[in-house]
Amino acid sequence: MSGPRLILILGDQLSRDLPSLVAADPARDVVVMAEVFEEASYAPHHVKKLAFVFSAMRHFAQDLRADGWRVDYARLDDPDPAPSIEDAMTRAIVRHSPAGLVCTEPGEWRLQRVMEGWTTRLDLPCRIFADTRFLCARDAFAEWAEGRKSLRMEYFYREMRRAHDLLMQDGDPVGGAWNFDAENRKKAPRDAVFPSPLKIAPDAITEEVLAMVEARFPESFGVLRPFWFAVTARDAARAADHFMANALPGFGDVQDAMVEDERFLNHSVLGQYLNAGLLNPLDLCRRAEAAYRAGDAPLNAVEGYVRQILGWREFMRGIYWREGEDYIHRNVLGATRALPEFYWTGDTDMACMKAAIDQTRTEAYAHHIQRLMVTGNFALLAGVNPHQVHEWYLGVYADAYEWVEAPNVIGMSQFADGGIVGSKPYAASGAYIDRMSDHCRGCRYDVKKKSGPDACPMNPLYWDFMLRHRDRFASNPRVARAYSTWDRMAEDTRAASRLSAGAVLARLDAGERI
Ligand code: FAD
Ligand code: DLZ
Repeated sequence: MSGPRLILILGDQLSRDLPSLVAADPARDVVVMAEVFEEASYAPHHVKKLAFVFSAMRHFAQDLRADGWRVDYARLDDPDPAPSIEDAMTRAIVRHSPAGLVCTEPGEWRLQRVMEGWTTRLDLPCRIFADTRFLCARDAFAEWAEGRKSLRMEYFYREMRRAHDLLMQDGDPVGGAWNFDAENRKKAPRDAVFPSPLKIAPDAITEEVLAMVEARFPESFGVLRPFWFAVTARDAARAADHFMANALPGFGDVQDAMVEDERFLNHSVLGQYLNAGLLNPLDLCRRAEAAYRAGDAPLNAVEGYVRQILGWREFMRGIYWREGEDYIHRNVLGATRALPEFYWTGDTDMACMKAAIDQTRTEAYAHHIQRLMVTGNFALLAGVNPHQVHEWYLGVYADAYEWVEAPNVIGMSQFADGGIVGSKPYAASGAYIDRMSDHCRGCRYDVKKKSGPDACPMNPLYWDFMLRHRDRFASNPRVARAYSTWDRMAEDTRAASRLSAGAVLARLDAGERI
């Protein structure tokens, strides 16, 4: 065999243990990396996400070269940049006359189909490795799921704990229970002090990327500066050390809490590094377990953290690949409303929505409960088209890639998959937000009011949602009680609620401020 093999590395495959890289020979092969407009524009990416991906790619290429690899790197600001990954590979084939192509499976059906095309269309051997950075292979998940009436994360998670011997003691879960979630639903105390994630100052490469993003994506969503994400595995590891030492011990207690002006609480803010390949999921789980065993973090925090990564993250990926390409278009609730403009501007009087959207604009980050129970909940209640909701989430968060975003949005948040991810819709009135946050105190709306112009819009919209879908949910034991509550309400209370819901939706449709 003559000629090098081309080793494609995508912007979210920046790991030294990437199977295609492990299988490559630095003395012979050429690594291909390309900044391309198609990847930068298939979703309305936040400018911080664009800068993070491009800078991390450039740093990764620089480190590979320093270690003796040949890297064919195409920049977006080259004179004639390749428009797509497909095109970048075609050009690299012309340049290098390779003996073959080597890839690692991507994180989206869209690119999966492109790679599969290479295996059949090109007159070259093309190998696609399974992505071993995940802890459950796609076919292992499909095998686990096969024949089950419903797929529940909790049972998957238990098997993953056993398979990876995480938080286990003589075959049983440490602490005598698999799940300590019940301890992780507290409101944050008023005087709580939260650690900040580790912030890294941009170096010269990042500064160059920031200038490029400013010049080429002037209309894109989000605030670019200050930019503080880590862009190398080294700095991401420092951010992980910082999390383990400062935030992990309190991670559990306030996992579901929201606090005005506190953007990160005790969350790790490591998702963008994990999903780009700068951190390894098993390593993070083992480090968290070590903190528990050393007495540095309590079990409810460590189990909660491990469950998110070993359980939810792997489960979501399994669902994405098992459900197929049409998953992102599912809409079992038939929701058709356009995504309100204020998702882009934060121009709303609802304090919880404003806080979540404003920090999404500035940080390309919101934590799980903000995504699920604030912006996700409002879209669900208002009947927003789930594909539009999906496109928003895929763009605005630095950690967003379709394999993980789509099951969270289409499945968990919008119930558009009909209950594959979750057994009930995550629909809530303002009472939930009041219970878990301090947003309602300063809100222009009154969370205690059920109807009328001053009522929290989530209140009438909640009942409107439940009634629109009564046929579907009335027999679901996890939500049926809500219908008895509605039926017991006085007739005039119900009528006022319906009237208010209609008024809120009419204002939404007219583009008026809510
Ligand atoms: P932490 O709260 O510190 O949690 C630790 C880690 O657990 C995260 O970094 C992440 O890797 C993992 N994790 C936690 N919850 C989930 C989950 N539900 N699914 C998968 N992994 C999870 N996560 C993404 O990585 N990318 C997305 O695009 C994304 N979109 C979401 C959209 C919606 C509507 C919802 C409800 C959730 C979404 N999530 C997504 C899951 C979760 O909200 C984020 O992983 C988390 O907020 C990232 O912040 P963190 O790193 O501080 O996480
Ligand atoms: C997210 C992203 C962006 C913005 N740009 C690039 C790029 O220019 N080149 C590249 O190889 N990857 C990029 N990525 C990551 C891809 O979009 C990601 O690999 C796919 O969405 C599959 O997860």
